[in-house]
Amino acid sequence: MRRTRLFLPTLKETPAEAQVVSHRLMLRAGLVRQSAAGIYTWLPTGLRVLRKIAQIVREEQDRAGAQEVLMPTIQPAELWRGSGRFEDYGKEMLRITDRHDRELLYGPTAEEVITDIVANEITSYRDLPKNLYNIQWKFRDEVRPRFGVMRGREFLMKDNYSFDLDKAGAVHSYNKMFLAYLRTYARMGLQAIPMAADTGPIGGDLSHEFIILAETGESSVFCDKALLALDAPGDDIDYDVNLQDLVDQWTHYYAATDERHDQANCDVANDQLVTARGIEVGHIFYFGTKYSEPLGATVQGSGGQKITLEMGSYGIGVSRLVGAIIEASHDDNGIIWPESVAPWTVGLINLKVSDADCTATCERIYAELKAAGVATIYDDRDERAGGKFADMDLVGIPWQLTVGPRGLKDRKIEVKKRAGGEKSEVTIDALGDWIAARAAL
Ligand code: P5A
Repeated sequence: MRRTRLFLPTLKETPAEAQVVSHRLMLRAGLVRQSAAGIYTWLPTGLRVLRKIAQIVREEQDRAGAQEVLMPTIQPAELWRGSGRFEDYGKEMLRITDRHDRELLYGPTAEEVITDIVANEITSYRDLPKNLYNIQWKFRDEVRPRFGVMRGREFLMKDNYSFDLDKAGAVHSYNKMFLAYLRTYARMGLQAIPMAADTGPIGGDLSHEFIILAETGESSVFCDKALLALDAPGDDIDYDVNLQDLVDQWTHYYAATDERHDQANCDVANDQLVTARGIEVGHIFYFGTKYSEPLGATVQGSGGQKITLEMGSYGIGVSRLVGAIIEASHDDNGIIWPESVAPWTVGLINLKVSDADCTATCERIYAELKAAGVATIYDDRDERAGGKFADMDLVGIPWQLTVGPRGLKDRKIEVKKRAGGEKSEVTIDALGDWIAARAAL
């Protein structure tokens, strides 16, 4: 995309309303604009990041055997009366009345909707297990929306729901998601730590929050240092085998949010205990028959008996992750996107638009990058070099190519890596290989 055409309203000044660095940088780098408290418009650059995150989430869900659906944002109150949650959910639920005086709500989560579908469509044990997910906007009328998209009122969530015949099956589904989550966050350059957690309005007795450590996190967390050294499962993971041993590698170490933390029962040595703040980027639950029982999600077993389905639900804060990744990866100059979620991989800077050689060279490189499928911002504006460099750093483009008259005399262009700031030179003749390496990512 040419910078002269791109809608990318960057700000030099720090917006006064933003309290945390990710919110400040999301506004300054032109990713989002607030529309009402806790409700945002995603501008082109922000939307590209949001979609890349959603795509990683999708790929790992598919790999773990979940199937994508798309549920509505607006749900009937009746379903929530069926589960008993319509009154329980309280003021966080945005209630809506239509022209016929029917009660609706903007979904804060979708256990009821999906359980109702399964109750109506699945009748035999042969059709199980099933795991269905969607990536859809949710609304929670939070008392204190804050920190930009990190605690929004409208936010994008990946939520999925597993349906099994018995508890052993449900725990296997839970374990699959546990490991799929670790892989998902690792692909975004994040180290998420699973922590025993309370279940709140979702319910159940087995639950983990996935937390990344960050000073501005809203939760206080306590965990064994050993957890920080564990690696997420690799590409060779087989979700069809018993996964308990793999999950136990993580759950065997102490890790708890402050709601669960009990200093008296925590036997981790002081110098081994990490006490930090964290951002909750996911939360998984096993709650047995809490929804299937009242909503009638049952099937006929092999002997004709009635089986009430065992369920779990699993959430990832997709829009929150945009802020969380920035919290984990930035410097004084701006965002440092991991390549896997960067809006553009390469930023091409034309230092002197009025110089025929510079512009012809940039056009050629831009065309080559496009042909190789490397997402590029080409800064073709007739502006000062300093401003162009500052913008590329602010927006966090992983690789920056600078073409100027001085370098071109020796047929050289400058390459800068945003992470670490390391600079090198590439000759025009070797640039084809450099582009091919970016395309392979
Ligand atoms: C699990 C999926 C649930 O809602 N039902 C379906 C279960 N869990 S949860 O913990 O309440 O939410 C899942 C994740 O959504 C993100 N999240 C938010 N993101 C931005 N703004 C909010 N106000 C907000 N509330 C929840 C979190 O990442 C959470 O882990």
